[in-house]
Amino acid sequence: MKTVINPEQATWADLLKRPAMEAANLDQLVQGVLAEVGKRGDAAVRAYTARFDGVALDSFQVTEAEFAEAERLVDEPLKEAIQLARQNIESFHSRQWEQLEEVETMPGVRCWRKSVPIDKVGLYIPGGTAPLFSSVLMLGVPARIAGCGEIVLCTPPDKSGKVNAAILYTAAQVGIGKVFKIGGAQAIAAMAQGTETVPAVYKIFGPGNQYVTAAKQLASRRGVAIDMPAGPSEVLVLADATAQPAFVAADLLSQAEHGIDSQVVLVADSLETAAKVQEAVMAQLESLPRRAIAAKALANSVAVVMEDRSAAIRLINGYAPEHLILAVDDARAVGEEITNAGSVFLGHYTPESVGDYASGTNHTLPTDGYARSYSGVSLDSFIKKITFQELTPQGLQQLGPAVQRMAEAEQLSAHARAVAVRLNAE
Ligand code: HSO
Ligand code: ZN
Repeated sequence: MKTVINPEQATWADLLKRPAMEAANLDQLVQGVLAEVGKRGDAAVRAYTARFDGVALDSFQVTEAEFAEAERLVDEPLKEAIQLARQNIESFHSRQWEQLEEVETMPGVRCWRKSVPIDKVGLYIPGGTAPLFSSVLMLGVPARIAGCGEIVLCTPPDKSGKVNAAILYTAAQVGIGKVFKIGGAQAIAAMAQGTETVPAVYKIFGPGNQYVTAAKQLASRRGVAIDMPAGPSEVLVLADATAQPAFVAADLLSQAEHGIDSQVVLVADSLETAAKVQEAVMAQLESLPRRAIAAKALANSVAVVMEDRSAAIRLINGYAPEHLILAVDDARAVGEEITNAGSVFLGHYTPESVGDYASGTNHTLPTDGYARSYSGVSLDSFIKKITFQELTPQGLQQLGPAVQRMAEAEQLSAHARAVAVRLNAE
């Protein structure tokens, strides 16, 4: 981690640039996958699964027997932990329903907005070196609370054609019955367009590698909604002299271990704090099983010393971190100043890990600076809001003339007439 002291504002953007990793011909390759799956359905998915996952599958759908086996494989303490996380995520997300409110904008003119679940949603859960079954909770729980009619989940098979047991167990707990052993761009292509076995959905959620992300973006250009543009995970920790270096170091490493392209930023109020944290990072790194990954991520990362607190806050809001940990004495007060962040962790006893798994907030969050304009996944992500209006004859009498005048000024006479014929019918 390189250290920079009191950098000028003009240099901030460059200093905190996210690592860009674009494979050559990515869009072309993914476009090909979408087209093939669109044309040949399951046969194309089967061929891509053989090619990319190295396994020949006759059928993709996870069977009852496979769910039962997963249930046996997950140990009791982990099951209890998953239940606890589910309950907390459920309590937080079920409080996100908006009260239906009917507003009388003027006498006889009533308007309201009704929340309706998105009927068919698709969840993508990556496999790989660390299969994140926690994402099944983060996406599945709000989808269930919203009342989505069909919830489809795709996750890649391993070389023996199996899916991670904890992912299957969690899916079953949440009530997701349709799980398909399909990964990568072919999973997104299948859910976006439908195949003989995979139903087409209206919105696709979930993290993934650059192929998955590119496929989601292409699908979104064809009218399938996506949760948000996703990039590598990131954390920014603001630390003052009250921060425990070992706590902050563990937080930085917990992000760094996600992937070599993860970004980790430390903003410290003094060179002394920054040095102590970095020392603790080096000490803890050695004992991590994923130290090779974490070390690579740390190489892209930076420690910024900001002696001026208000400048530090401006830097944070400019960067718009996915996760922001405020390891400072007055965390609540600093939190009030935050305008751009995905999720904020206040004080010395709130590691990012609690939000990653079980506090109740969602861990599907905007990366890559999208926190400037996007929210993380919530109940809202699984809902659309339909507006209604109803006028009485008196309401139309009151409102009609203004509408007629505006329609005529826009030279849309049929619009004006739709009011006139009603007013004249009285
Ligand atoms: N920090 C990740 C979420 C996660 N962490 C899942 C552990 N498991 C992105 O927000
Ligand atoms: Zn994490």
